Amino acid sequence: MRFSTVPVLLGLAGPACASALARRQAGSLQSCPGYEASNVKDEGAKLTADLSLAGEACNAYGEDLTSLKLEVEYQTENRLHVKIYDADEQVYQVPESVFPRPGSDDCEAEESALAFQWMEKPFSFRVVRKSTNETLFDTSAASLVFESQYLRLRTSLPDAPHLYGLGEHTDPFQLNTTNYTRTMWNRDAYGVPGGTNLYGHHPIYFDHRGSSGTHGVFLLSSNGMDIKIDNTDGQFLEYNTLGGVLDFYFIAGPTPKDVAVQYSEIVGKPAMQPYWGFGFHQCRYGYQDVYAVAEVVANYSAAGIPLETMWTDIDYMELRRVFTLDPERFPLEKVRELVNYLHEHQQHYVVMVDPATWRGDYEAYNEGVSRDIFSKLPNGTIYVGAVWPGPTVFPDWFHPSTQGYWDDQFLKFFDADTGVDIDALWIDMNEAANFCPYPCADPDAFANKSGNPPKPPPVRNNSGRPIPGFPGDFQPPPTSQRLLVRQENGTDNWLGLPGRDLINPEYKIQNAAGSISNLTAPADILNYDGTHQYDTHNLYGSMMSIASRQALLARRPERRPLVITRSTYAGAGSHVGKWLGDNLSTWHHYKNSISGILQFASIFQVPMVGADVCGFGDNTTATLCSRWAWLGAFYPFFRNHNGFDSIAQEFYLWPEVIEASKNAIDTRYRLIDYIYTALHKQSETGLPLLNPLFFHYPEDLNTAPIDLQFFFGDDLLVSPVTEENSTDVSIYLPKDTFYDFFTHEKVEGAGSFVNLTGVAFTTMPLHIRGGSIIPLRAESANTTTEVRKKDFVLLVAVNATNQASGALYLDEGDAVEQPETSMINFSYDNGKLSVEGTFGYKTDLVIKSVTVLGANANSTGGGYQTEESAASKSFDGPISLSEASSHTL
Ligand code: MIG
Repeated sequence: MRFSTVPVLLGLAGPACASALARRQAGSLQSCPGYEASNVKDEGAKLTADLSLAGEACNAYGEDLTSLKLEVEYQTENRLHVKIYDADEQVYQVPESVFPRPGSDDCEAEESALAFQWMEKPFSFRVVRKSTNETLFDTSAASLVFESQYLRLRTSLPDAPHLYGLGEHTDPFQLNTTNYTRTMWNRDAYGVPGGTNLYGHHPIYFDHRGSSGTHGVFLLSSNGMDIKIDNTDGQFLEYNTLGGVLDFYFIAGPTPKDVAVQYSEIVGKPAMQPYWGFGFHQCRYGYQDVYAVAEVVANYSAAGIPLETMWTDIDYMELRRVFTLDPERFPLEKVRELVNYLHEHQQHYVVMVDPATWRGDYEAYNEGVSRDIFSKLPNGTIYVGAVWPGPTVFPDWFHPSTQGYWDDQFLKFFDADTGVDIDALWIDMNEAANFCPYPCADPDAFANKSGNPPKPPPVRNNSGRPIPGFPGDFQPPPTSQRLLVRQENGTDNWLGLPGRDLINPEYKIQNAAGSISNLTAPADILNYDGTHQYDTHNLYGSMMSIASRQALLARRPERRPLVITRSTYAGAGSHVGKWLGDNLSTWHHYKNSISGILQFASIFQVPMVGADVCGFGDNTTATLCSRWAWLGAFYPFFRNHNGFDSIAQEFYLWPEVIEASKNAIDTRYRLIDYIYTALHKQSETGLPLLNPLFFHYPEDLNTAPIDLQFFFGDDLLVSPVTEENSTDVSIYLPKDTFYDFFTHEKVEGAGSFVNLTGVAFTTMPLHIRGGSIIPLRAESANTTTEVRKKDFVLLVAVNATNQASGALYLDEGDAVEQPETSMINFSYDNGKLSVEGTFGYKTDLVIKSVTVLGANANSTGGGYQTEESAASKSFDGPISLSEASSHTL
């Protein structure tokens, strides 16, 4: 199949390459000569070649490298690795310690679903899907440019392609394909504006071509880049990076889910999370003191809304210094009392930790200095920026002593017996964010100008509001006396080529923060291992994530760590979960969050993901918060979080939101084992716990742009009302059988949009896909600990052939090691239900009843037709969860 041939591809060779101009002329990119392949060695599983500059250097944005190497490896039947790097191996490559490379099965070329084809001069390559002979990637679209501070590689694409990924962004889930630039440079991005670079770096895209298949392209790079997608010169996608090498993984699919699985083989399977992590979390920035936090806990309880976990933002710190407690507002003994109270009530506690450490005389700083772990400038001095506490320094995650330092800070500050006994962790500002604009010559002055948090009057004993359930001395003064803290938003090999201008690269990526050093740790910071922030900036948040996960394991080795981070790099999901940062309380952001959760869960393999429910910035409304409570109940990570200056938005503040959130949480909790099973599956196989519609219906191209609906797990179609204050929604139903989750009415999808009207704010359209069996808890409860004590029921939603299947994974819920697990597979076939699988998890719980939906019902077809009498029949168990069985229903 493979043909190495000049003639075949000659016709495709685009760029003129002959007359290179003098160096550094404007527009000299046009004259870049490309490369010529020689010394090609084709060994079947592997192909190597030398690439030499094919003409006079164009030096468009740096120096053209004259000698490169090409390495092509058929790693598995579905994965092709193509790497172009400098012959000297000086150019920066992502350290294996941060991103371990997948192994290779050394597949023979003949066994591969993909074929690599190349042209010698100018060198270009194509990746072809053999089964359809379709070209998936073709770099002859423009000459290859490989310079000291700029690389360009362009692939041509079919017209109007269906592309997904390339995050983090808040653009439509299906990417724009004209005049679109996706800049990747991790950034503190308040308001998460569309079209800009946000917190995370995930250079993977899925290219979905309907019935002819879906494939993925991952560029293993951490460098800043602009990816341009346009059709000005034929449809293309073009990488423009500030450095690094061209390290591509092509994954063949051919289904979207296959691509997801194959990507998980590269970046790692996601971490399993504790069961309780799926409970409802409440947070806000600006709970002034421990009393305010306690009061929220009490108010949730009084309103009868289940609250699993209470969070505290940087408010707990003394003057915003990490690893300290404000002695007046969050005195240790009161915080411990609060945490004990939560634990006694089967609830949990989480606080935030930032990387930026106050540069001043205190333990966390002094200890870091003595262990020498803070990031340094090339002259050897510790870099000082300005974040919340004023002048701050930043841990260098590359330093071999940093992990020990971090572990020790955690062990001490979060000591279960003497400190703040957290159950999970929230990490923020790890892009890294810096309020001090480059070059930040005087961080002290900047910090003073922007203002350290002024100290509000201390809160003293009680007078006034009792906090039900809390001890008598746990009473705050009345609200009127409590000043809020006002703050202003201040605003060897592979180490990298020497001699670069790290601060002012000639090629400017479209970083929304300006220069690549602005409002972050500057690009010339020399990491301990000899790399520079210029190359490693996009790894900072992921490295902090990994170190923080380890630190949680150091303090509680036997429990699964739940860490929620803001900044991520490819592969972060195998260590941590992620929230989508500073959205706004608007209908646009509410809708848009669906694209965000799908990107992370379904494309980037970071399944524990959610957006701030009811919105972070700006003020929410009761209707928005009601709708968002429902949508949030179908995020994997479900947390109400609010900004400092916004009106309060705890669910109990409006009667209609109380009702909406109770219903939503109730539904979520009854489904908690279903989604836990789906996470378990993703952590084992990479099959995503959320599915965009096209993952299930790849041949139906109507599904390609849909990002206002999604499948929660494999089988629950979530279709929120999306328009402001509306009770109508137009939803797409693929050609398949569905059942209304609440009424059990059968709905035959016709591959068209149908209008739902009169959808109250206290509910949300939810459909079960025919062919599925959904395990549910028979009833909900106030905490996940109580939910775990409830029996199950099964909903059997049959397909056109009167069959269905589903699964239930059971384990203890929180431990890293799970010696006893059950993986139970249910299948239903025309009246017969069988329960099979493994039954290692000991439980007395049973399946109390089984309801078969659609049994004997005639399907009506065409739009949203429902059966008048939703035909369903019930079977009253009990069915054991400890052994295989079969039943006639
Ligand atoms: O500069 O810790 O995205 O969730 O409440 C803002 C305060 C810092 C940004 C986070 C947000 C958090 C806030 N933080």
